[in-house]
Amino acid sequence: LLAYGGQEFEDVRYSFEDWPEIKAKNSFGSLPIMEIDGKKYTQSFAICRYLAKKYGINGDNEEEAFEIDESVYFLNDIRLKAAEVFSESDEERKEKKHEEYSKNIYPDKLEKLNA
Ligand SMILES: N[C@@H](CCC(=O)N[C@@H](CS)C(=O)NCC(=O)O)C(=O)O
Repeated sequence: LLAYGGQEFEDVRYSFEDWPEIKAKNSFGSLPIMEIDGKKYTQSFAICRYLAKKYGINGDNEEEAFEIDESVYFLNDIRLKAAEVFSESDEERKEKKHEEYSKNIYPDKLEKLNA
């Protein structure tokens, strides 16, 4: 969204080693963090909504903004399934979930999103 808005920005990535120190200084203790003029903001959806508004891509009226939010939250439902697979520590269960979601969840949901 920053690139779309033509805004120059610095993309800072933290290593797992550096993260605990950064986390302790961060109000909500999570990434992403967006810093503007020394002030830090978190929560990806809040950040995206703010930038979308700022760059004029948050719909032309409240109803369009609502429809955009619908798609965003629906996409997040799909993302959460993938995150569940990503964070599964048992390799066998991970593989099973990946297979099941790839067959029974992602295609159907992505088709709905696309429509
Ligand atoms: N609702 C938050 C969730 C943020 C979140 O869980 N971020 C993860 C990285 S994707 C995180 O900071 N994990 C490290 C931790 O909690 O220590 C958002 O959308 O920004």
